[in-house]
Amino acid sequence: MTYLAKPRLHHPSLGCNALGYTRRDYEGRISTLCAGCGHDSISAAIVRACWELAIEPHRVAKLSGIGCSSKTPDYFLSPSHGFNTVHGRMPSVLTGANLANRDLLYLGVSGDGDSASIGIGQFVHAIRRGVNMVYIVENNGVYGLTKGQFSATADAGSVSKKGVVNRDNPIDLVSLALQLGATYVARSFSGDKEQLVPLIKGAIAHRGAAILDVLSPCVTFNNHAGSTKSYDHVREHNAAINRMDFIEGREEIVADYAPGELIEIEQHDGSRLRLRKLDTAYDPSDRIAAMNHVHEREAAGEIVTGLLYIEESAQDLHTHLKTVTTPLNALDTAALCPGAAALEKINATLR
Ligand SMILES: Cc1ncc(C[n+]2csc(CCOP(=O)(O)OP(=O)(O)O)c2C)c(N)n1
Ligand code: SF4
Ligand SMILES: [Mg+2]
Repeated sequence: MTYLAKPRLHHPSLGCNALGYTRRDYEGRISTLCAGCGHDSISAAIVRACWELAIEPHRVAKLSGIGCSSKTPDYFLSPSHGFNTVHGRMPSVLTGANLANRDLLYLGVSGDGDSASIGIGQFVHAIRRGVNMVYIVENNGVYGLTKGQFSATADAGSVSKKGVVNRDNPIDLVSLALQLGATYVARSFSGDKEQLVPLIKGAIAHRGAAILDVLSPCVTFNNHAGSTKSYDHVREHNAAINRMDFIEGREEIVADYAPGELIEIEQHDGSRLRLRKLDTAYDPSDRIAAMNHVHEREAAGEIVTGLLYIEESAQDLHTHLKTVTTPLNALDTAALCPGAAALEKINATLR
């Protein structure tokens, strides 16, 4: 987390949304992530989506685990409720908060390590329960915060900055989410805001478990051997007066491509992503077809992006559990503690 607050001033010409707020009102503190990190682009997309939808910031609860991605809630929606949980445990804290107060918008932000490695158990159960949430995985295939180990979404055959080849098969989070019954499933790329912002808005409007897998390049782990700007080179040629890491600033990778189109994106380390945007004729209402489509494109070496599946009339966990509609903090003592006779009645039904 950073302690660097942004100045409250904003340019007088900044537009206002329906609530009279500018985009500045939806921002957070100054990011401490590496320059060019895809996660910062996702934060900007969240700011834009919430501003355009005129979401009241104090009606949002943003929750995360641990990782560079999980630090990002500090960099957007300052006036919102925030909870930085233990690594991989965001979904259960979010589920509990949601059960206690259904009136907030629950925004879970996580990493591929946080969700697909240590937190995979929590990830799958929050989805299969249909918790009403927007769950964004900022997916870079590595544990960025702990210096670039492979995560469970890293492709088999990919090479780490140390030259280690990953032999394990990857977990595809959208396939998993589809199989587990998520009612809004999408994939996007951090550098494609024209696609990402509407997907976030759609997820916010959706009632049920909305999962967004957002490919988000980690720019730091691209320092190849021979580079005069690599960590090793800088350390070897540095007469250290204190121990520091040098993180070279990189340009944000952006992508602008049409529905149905395939583009190849070269990342900072030279690796290539082949993104295929869903065609406008694609029908996102068929779960089985969505699963097949993801696998077909994957077999062709492509990563399909866009809204893969939506169940418009989805029901959430509150419907399944028949919970009270009033948030627990708004119930009076008589409702919260109805007394021994009520307890006896419940116990009688269980005997
Ligand atoms: C219980 C626990 N185990 C391990 C760690 C160390 N750790 C911190 S962040 C992290 C991985 C983060 O990876 P990811 O979620 O992909 O986030 P990124 O930094 O790539 O955005 C690990 C293993 C921890 N903080 N807590
Ligand atoms: S280490 Fe990677 S994931 Fe973390 S802030 Fe830097 S670029 Fe982003
Ligand atoms: Mg990661």
